[in-house]
Amino acid sequence: MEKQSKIYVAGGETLIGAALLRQLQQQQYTNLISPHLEPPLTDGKLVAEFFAEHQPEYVFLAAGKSGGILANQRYPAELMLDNLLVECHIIQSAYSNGVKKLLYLASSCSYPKFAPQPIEVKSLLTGAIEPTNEAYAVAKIAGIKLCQAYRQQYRANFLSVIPANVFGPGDDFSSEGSHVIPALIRKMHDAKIANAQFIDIWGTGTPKRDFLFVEDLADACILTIREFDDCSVINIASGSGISIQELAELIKQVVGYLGELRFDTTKPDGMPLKILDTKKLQQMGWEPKTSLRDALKITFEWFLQTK
Ligand code: GFB
Repeated sequence: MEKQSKIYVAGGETLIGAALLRQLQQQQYTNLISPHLEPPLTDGKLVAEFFAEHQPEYVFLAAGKSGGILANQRYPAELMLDNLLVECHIIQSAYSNGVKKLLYLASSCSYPKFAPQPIEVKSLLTGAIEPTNEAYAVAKIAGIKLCQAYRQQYRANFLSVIPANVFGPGDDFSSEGSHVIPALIRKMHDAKIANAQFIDIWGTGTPKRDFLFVEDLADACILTIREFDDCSVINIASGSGISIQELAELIKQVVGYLGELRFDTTKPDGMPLKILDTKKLQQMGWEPKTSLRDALKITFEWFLQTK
């Protein structure tokens, strides 16, 4: 991928898509298709016309609705259908328009609930999926498999990355549907303002997650599309885990909330452990640049400026 290559980030206004556009611009990739030109990606005809008109050479597929554990329980059909339609339309149009390389963003919930940790790509489809996000996970697995099928049948240079739990500027802080980091930042900020004595953390606090700052994910995706060719799926993560309780304590310090953290065990924990193996990425000489504490501070600052 050259600096003047024509690049399309599908879902350029999503958390990951916006970070990809920022990083591409910072790394002097100048020929980027504006996200404002993007049609509704659930309409296959409009997607086909868009690709025929703009002829991108490289595609990052970051589009597709996503959400936290509660959103997945409430809107499984919406999340599954949107991701299936978007994946099929983009991947088919990328192939029929001769895109040189496509990088598809899958999700770590695609792995089995009790996969050996840290989770390796070979664990895909070896066990039952976490029930709270099964519909969405199957849709994301379908995207991985569709890329592999195009690679096998048509020699298409399509690959998938499986990111850890991503957070950062541009995250969804607004609703019950958000992921844990924006949700806890908003809860503790609101509690601090209201001088509330405690806030509720969902679940037991014991699950562990591998959190990745979205700017670091974007940087790794650009490296991967440029230099990664030896297999079709790669994890992008920090490779280390933190419990939800430890995370909440860290967010408490960053936000400056002084109240009590209570655990609402009527809410689900989801996967007990979700820490990804990063050997392949380390072999490429990549590791995240931003510490979790610094990333949380940057994210909280962004929240304060934009809420
Ligand atoms: O971020 P989260 O919703 O995603 O939840 P998952 C992570 C952990 O944080 C769970 C706990 O154990 C939650 O119970 N948690 C504690 C909270 N307090 C809160 C809160 O206020 N809000 C939220 N959201 N969680 C998602 C999948 O699973 O992982 C998605 O549902 C996606 O499809 C994403 O794949 C990467 O890591 O549990």
